[in-house]
Amino acid sequence: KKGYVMRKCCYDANGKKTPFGKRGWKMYYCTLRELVLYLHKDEHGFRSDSLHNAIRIHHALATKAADYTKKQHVFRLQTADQAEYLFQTSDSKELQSWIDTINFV
Ligand code: I3P
Repeated sequence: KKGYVMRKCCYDANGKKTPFGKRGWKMYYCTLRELVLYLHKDEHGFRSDSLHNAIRIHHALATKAADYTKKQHVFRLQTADQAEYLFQTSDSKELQSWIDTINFV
């Protein structure tokens, strides 16, 4: 699965709160492949920094972020290393599709 999403970092690895200045929403072209979510600037393939923008989703959990009311169609991604992200998708169908793809791969 692939597509444009907005991403916000909430907690870094080990549940450490993401520092102010790094908590903003940013657009990425997101590709899910072999239990890794790759976040690219756009759809034109891998960039040299792409390893820094890879989230391992083995033992991760995606859930609707019903408590986050500032934006629509947002899911929360909690990873095995206790990082936490919010992702905004384009509509409710895309929201469910990302959640199902992440949870059931
Ligand atoms: C963050 C940015 C986010 C905001 C976050 C800010 O600032 O304004 O949009 O989250 O608030 O810290 P920065 O870009 O300097 O990191 P929301 O859009 O959810 O309000 P937060 O610290 O309460 O998460």
